[in-house]
Amino acid sequence: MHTTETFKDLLTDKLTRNLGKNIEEATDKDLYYAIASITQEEINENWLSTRRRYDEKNERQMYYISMEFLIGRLMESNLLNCGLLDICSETLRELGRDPENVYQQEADAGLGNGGLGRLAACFLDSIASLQFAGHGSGIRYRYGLFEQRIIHGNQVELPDYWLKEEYPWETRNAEEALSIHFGGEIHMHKRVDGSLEVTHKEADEVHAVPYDVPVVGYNNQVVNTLRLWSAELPAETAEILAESESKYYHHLDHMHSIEQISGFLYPDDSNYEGKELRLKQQYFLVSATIQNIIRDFKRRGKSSLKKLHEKIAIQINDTHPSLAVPELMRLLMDTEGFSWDEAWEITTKTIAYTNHTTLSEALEKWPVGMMESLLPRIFMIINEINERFCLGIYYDRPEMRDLIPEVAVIADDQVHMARLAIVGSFSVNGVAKLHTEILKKREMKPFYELYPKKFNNKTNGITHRRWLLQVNPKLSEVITDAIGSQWIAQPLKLNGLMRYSNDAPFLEKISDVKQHNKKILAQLIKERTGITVNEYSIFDVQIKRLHEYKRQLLNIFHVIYLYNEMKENPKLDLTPRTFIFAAKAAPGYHMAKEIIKLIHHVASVVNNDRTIGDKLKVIFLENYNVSLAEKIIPAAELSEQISTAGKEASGTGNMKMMMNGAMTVGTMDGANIEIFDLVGKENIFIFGLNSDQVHHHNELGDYNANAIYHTDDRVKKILDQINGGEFGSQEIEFKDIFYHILYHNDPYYVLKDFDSYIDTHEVIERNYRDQKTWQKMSVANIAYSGKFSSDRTIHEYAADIWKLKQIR
Ligand code: 26W
Repeated sequence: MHTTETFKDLLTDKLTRNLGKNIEEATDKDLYYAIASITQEEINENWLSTRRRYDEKNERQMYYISMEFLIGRLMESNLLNCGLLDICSETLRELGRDPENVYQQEADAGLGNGGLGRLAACFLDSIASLQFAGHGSGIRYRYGLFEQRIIHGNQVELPDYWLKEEYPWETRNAEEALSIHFGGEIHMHKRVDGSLEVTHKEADEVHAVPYDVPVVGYNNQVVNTLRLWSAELPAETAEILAESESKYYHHLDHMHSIEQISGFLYPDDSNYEGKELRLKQQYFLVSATIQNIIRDFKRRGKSSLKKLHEKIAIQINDTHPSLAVPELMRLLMDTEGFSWDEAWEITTKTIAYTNHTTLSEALEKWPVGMMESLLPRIFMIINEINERFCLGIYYDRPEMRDLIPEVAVIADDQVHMARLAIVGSFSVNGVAKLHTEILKKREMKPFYELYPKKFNNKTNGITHRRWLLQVNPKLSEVITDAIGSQWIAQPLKLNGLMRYSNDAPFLEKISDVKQHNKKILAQLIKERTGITVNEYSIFDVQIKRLHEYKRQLLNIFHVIYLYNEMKENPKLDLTPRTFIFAAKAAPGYHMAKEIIKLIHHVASVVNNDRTIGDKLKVIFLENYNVSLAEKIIPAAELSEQISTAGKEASGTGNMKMMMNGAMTVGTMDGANIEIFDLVGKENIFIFGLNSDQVHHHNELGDYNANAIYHTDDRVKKILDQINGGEFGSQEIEFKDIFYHILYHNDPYYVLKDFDSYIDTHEVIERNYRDQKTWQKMSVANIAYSGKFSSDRTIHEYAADIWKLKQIR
């Protein structure tokens, strides 16, 4: 155990040896690297012993393949999990340094777009913390998700070169590089024994070099691995570089095109685009991962590959890594000599698939031509999978023959990746109850009929270690003072807080912590935007990617409505509110960018209106990422989860804010429903259409947005203001939004839900005025949030899908 004295000695030692500096001279960056190095040393010992332990016991292992791991900063969570966070922060403070400034030196690793990527990161934390043998496999993008700047209300994207300074948590393991092949020709040749020999000629070879990042379990000496693959020119090819000048330029070009494969993260999580480079990324990740798994399995030399599924489970995060199915088939057949049937049995017992969205525009489909020329052997295998699958239906399920075009893996000259993933895996899961039901009853109905047993639900979760313990130490302390520290290992124990829901001094403490966090956020807002917000106003927060279905538009319509009310009746007794937005739009998503612009223009009118004062403020914090979320969430009082019902698969921000004592205002969508089921109707604000109602309106086509525009004066006024340049100027108008709503019939039911949204906010306001009630509600939300720890989710995956046991 360290004291601040011994920790100081360690720091001094590091600084002298690595940099030749003493503590007084050290910059925040120097301190950051010194602390990272101390932590890494702590980690390394356990990393080695965890690996040895898995090998010796021939432990069953799970690999989580994901194109995205939105890990954010690791320093604090690594320190926390190593049991060093408090002592380290304390030491820095004793040295007169602000720990925050030191930890902030780390680049925020934005290797993901949003929910799906952050979920993968939370899962890794829970897997290690619960002592499961599970690892992540992803891509080491040199550029993460773009950095967002707002200029005159417009989003501008800047490249995120997060690796410009040394990243202390990664270790390059060049000796474990693997070769990946693209293009070329496939030659088949029958051997004397009748088996098929497959050779791949004239292919382009790419090296996949692993960079390993430790995944530290909480207080338990387990260290798993997140392996991130980097694309490089194979060394032999590099040698040819030097041969002649003409070849030099050719190869330099070639090298750049190879390095592009791990060059950047695609910033789009809304519209699937069939870009060849993206397909290359997917195959690159999948091939490296599967080869690595087989190599590791063989290295252990404990059983035959025929039993791969007994020792390995592979979870694919959405369809992005679904080429894992044909790639595992390829390796088992072409390299390991298994027959089709043997390989198919192994593959379909090893791979499991998670679906994260039902939005049709996000479904991946690759053109047959592209797949065939880039991945000729993989395409042959997919063809065979498709053939056998369709024939199987034709003969075994004659009543479903008509459905073949709807379920075929290859149809309309495209490879349908979700269908490939379903057919090739033993488990298909959705990420919240409603979402899984929609998959079964609607989106994947024929597949559910074919394979009812494959389908299961795994409601998402978040790591309470990062999202409560680390980001909200003050609240954590109040909780521990009341119910002891057992909730840290067993988050369900948070429900012990219900005993205090009538305890005035406790409620007082909860409210003091929130006030403290709001004050800190208000300072950050002041620093970043120059705007002073009322620290006692309601902090009403919507932070997530910008999407039409998430309906940031409905939120800003509420703001405009309140503004109009205030202008009409300046004496209106309104509880002051601060609306806080943060959101990135996909660079090519026009409507999303228009909505960001609208928020900014409304903000500038509202915030600069002296008659409004601090009753209403609209804040847009730019460059939403994990680090910014960590600052906003502890201060949130109202959590806006207002998607069109049926569209948000789960949501996880809803869970984070609930856990930090915010109340949800939301539709009956995604995990909101499960929050509602837990806290009860008196502790959540539900409004709007439910998913069946939305579905029926869609089916019947009986919704008429225009009618609402003409009957609801509030709505008409808002839309006319937007259209008439009231927010903005002559040049900046929001005609596109106006036309989209009225002439595309408001596809996300913003106008339809407007009335009930406004009413619900009035209820919220009344509730907020009764602070005692509000605090009780807040406590109930914290108390029931334990279910949304990703520890619960991971226990379910481990028991039902991965068949993993906790190692002792
Ligand atoms: C165009 C390529 C593409 C399409 C979809 C990239 C990424 C996606 C993801 C599926 C989008 C995503 O992040 N989905 C979110 O997953 C979260 C974790 O399960 C859920 O909580 C969110 O509701 C869901 O939108």
